[in-house]
Amino acid sequence: MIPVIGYSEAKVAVLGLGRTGLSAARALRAGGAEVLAWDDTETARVAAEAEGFAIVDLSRAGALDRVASLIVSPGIPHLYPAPNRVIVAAQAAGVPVDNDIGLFFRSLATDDWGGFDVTPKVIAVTGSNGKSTTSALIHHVLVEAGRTAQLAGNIGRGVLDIDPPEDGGVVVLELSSYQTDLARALTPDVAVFTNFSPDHLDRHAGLGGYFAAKRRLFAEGGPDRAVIGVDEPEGQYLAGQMAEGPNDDRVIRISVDHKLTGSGWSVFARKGFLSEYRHGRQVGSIDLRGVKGLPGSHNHQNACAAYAACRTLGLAPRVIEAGLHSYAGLPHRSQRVAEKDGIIFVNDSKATNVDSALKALQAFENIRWICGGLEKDGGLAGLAPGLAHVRKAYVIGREAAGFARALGTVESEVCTTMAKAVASAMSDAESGDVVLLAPAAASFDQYDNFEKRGEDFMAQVLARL
Ligand code: UMA
Repeated sequence: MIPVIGYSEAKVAVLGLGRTGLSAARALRAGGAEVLAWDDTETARVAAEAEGFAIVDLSRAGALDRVASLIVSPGIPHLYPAPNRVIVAAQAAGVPVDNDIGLFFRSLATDDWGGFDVTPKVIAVTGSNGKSTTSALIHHVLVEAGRTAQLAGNIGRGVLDIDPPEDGGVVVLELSSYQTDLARALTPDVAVFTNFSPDHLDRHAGLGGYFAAKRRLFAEGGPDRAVIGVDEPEGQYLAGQMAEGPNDDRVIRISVDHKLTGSGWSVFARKGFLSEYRHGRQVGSIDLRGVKGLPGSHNHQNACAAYAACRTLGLAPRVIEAGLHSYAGLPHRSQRVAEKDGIIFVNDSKATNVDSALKALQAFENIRWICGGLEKDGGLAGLAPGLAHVRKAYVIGREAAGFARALGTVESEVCTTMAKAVASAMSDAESGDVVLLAPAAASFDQYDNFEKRGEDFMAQVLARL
C-alpha cells in the first residue's frame, strides 16, 4: 500500500466504496487521515464499516465541514450526465474534489528515494482501446527483462494498493478517462496514448470532452516521454502539441497505418513487422506474425506502444521481442478459449464498443460472430469495414432484434441469450471458422460486467465441446 501523504490528522471524505474507494480509504488511514466514508449502496457501506471506517452520509448538511478533500470513485459522475449530489455539495462548500490517482501521484515519492541508485518510474497508459493489453504487455516485458514492475489502475487494482516502489522499480498504470479527468496530480514519467475512438460520451458530454479528459495525462505536468498513437487526428494533434519540432524525440509516434520514417522517434507496424526509427535511421525490427498472444493489427498497435514505452526505459529491442513472444494475453481480449475440429473459439468480451469490435473482426476470417448487448451512442455503422469477414452474426442482448436489424445486410440470427448464440454458432460452424464473441456493446443489460459475459461465453463453449 502507498500511505497517502499530506493529510495526517485531516478529515478526508471518500465517496464510493468499491475497489477504488476502499483502497483509497485504507491508504488515507495509513497516512494518518481521519476517513469519512460513504457509498450509495448499503452492502458497500456495511463492508467498509466492518473494516472500521466511519460511515457518514456526505450529502447531509454540515457533513463536509472541515473536510480537507473529497475522494471520488471513477464510476461516479462528477459533471455529466449529472454530478453526484455529494460532489455538488463539496464544490459549493469549497472542498477540493480529487481521486485516488491524484493522491497516488502526490504520495509516491518518499525520502527513501534519495538513497536509491535508480529513481522509480511511472508509465501511465490511456487511450480508447488497447490500454489494458498495452499496460499488461509493458508490465510483462519489464518483468521478463528482470525489472521490478507493478501493474495497477483501471485494469482492476486500485493504484494505492501497490507496494511502495523499490530502487529502480517501475509502476505501470492503466488510466481511464474517468480517472484522468478528475485527478488533481498527473505526473507520470512516460505517458502513453494508444488510440482514440468514441466511448463514454455520456460521461464527457461528447467526443471533445472525452478527448480533453484523456489529454490531461499529457498536459498536467508534462511527462518526460510521450508515446502517442497518431492514426487518428486527436493523436496527431496531441503529438504535435507535445513536440518542440520534427526532431524532438520526447514524443514517440506510433502507427499501424503509416510508415513513420521521419526525423523524430517512431515505432510502426506494417504487414506484421514492427519497425523502430530514430532520426531517420532504422534501429529495431520485430516480426510480429509469430507472436501468438497478440493477433491482429490492433494488437500490433499495442505491441508498438509497449515496445516504445519499454525503449524509453532503456530495454534493448531483442529483450522486448522475447517478452512479446512469451506474453500469454489477457482474459476477455482476443482470448483463445479452445480449438476443435478446425474451429477456433475466441473470447473478446472486452470489445464493448464499435471500434474494438471492428478490430476483432479485422483480426480473423470466416467469423461466426456473437454480438449485441447495450448499444452505445454512435450506432453500428463503424463496423462496416469488418463485416466482409463475418459469415453470420448471432445476436444477444435484450434488444437483440433491433441490434440485428442495425447490422443491415449481414446474415443474422436473433438469439437473445448466450446459450442460444453459442449453440447456433457451433452447429453452423465448419473447419476454418472462428466463433468470436466481440459484442460491440456494453454488457449491463444481461450481465454485471464484461468479465461475467466472457465467462458465460467460455462456459457455454466448453460445456458443448
Ligand atoms: N457508487 C455510488 N454512487 C454512484 C455510483 C456508484 O456510491 O452514483 C458506488 C457503488 O455503489 C460502488 C462504487 O461506487 O460501491 C463503485 O465505484 P466504481 O464504479 O468507480 O468501481 P470501482 O470498484 O472503484 O472500480 C473502478 C473502475 N470502475 C469504473 O471506472 C466504472 C474499474 O474499472 C477499475 O478497475 C477500478 O476502479 C480500479 O482502478 C472498470 C471499468 O469498467 C474495469 N472501467 C471503465 C472501462 O474500462 O470502460 C472505465
